[in-house]
Amino acid sequence: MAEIQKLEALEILDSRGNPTLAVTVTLADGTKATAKVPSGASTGKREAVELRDGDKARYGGKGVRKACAFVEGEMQRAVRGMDPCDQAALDARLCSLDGTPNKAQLGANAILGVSLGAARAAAIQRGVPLYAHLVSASEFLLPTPMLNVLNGGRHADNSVDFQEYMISPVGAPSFQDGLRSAVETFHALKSLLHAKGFSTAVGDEGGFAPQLKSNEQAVELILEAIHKAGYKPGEDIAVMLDPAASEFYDDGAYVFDKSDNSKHTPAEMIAFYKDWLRRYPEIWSLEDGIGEEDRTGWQQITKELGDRIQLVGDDNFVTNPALFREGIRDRIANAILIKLNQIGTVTETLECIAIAKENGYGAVISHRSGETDDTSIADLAVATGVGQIKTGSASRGERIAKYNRLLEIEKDLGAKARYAGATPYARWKGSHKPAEALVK
Ligand code: 2PG
Ligand code: MG
Repeated sequence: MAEIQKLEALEILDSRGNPTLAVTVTLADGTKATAKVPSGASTGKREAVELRDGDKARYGGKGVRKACAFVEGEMQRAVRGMDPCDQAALDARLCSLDGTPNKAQLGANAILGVSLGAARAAAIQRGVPLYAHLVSASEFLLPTPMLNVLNGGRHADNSVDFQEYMISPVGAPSFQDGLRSAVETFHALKSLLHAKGFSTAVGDEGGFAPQLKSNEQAVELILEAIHKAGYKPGEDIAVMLDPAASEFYDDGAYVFDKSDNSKHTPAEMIAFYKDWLRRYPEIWSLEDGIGEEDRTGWQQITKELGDRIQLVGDDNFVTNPALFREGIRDRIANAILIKLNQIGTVTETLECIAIAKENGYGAVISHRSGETDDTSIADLAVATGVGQIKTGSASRGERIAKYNRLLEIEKDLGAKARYAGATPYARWKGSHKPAEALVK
């Protein structure tokens, strides 16, 4: 295997027009590969540090020139001569060079560019696609996508408190068919919104961002759109939510500050979700329904709903193996959201996925709200066989790039391709159907 010879970093823009890094790794035989780093808006407090210049004269302080300089300086010197195939050794070297527990010295954005860039270069050199290079599962599984068709919270300037209302084609026979049914539903939702006089402008992740009367109206509209597109809600297409509750949790209370300003205690919030699940059994997955700082709330919701639907931890686990283990010990959630840039290396990301598998937790590979055309997460989802990906709605090029990559991989795999469909949710099957069972 040709060794790493050169690292180059370029300050590019993400989908929100904020600076981020593109890191190009060149191997001794001339092989070159580039990784582009995403960036979140509703970030968990304990995510690894995203290094920004802080120079207000450039991009309002958001420039990443320092991170680029670290890549081409210290980091290049530290990894030159290393084998790009030995991801664990490479990432360990980057972490020890950084020397802080949260990558505050060099920046998780700089480190991820190098870590992922090296993985991409190694795959090219080996002559295999990235998913085959990263493979850790015994069979390739095309993930069931979650498409965020209605955006609220910090991702849209509207009256909706919850950040993401997603549709997921759980009943389709293949990824291609599933994507089509979800996209048809997206278009049906667009005409429905238009007919009702709502805006069809989109938010950060490509979902519509209308001024709705209530959070509930978002679910109602989505269910109507699924019907309108000719599909059965809860059978062909399930609904998945990411309220991103850390964003509206303050001092012991959940405040719906974008809609009606109502205040909810943690117990009331859980009762709220229970009521929704009773009324909308089509909801199969709830991410960050509780804020990251509300540990007892998380334990309570897991106790009350963990055997009924998927409860995904994002802001609380931040793709950090140690925090994830702590959460498992405390019986929090039953699935984890996986975002490479929350932790900053491919190795630690794979470690979180392995921990999820060992402990019977689900895992959802995820984009960030600020993205680029980098498609590595599509490959990561197939390589690890976790069966779930959320990467935005059916609009905006940076979201579509990932779906198109998955279509390519499915074609590549041919007869070997299997679609996850409803399997990641199989253990809750039955609890979705008789809604009355949820009433205590
Ligand atoms: C989330 C993500 C991605 P952000 O909360 O799950 O949808 O949003 O990247 O803004 O943290
Ligand atoms: Mg989230």
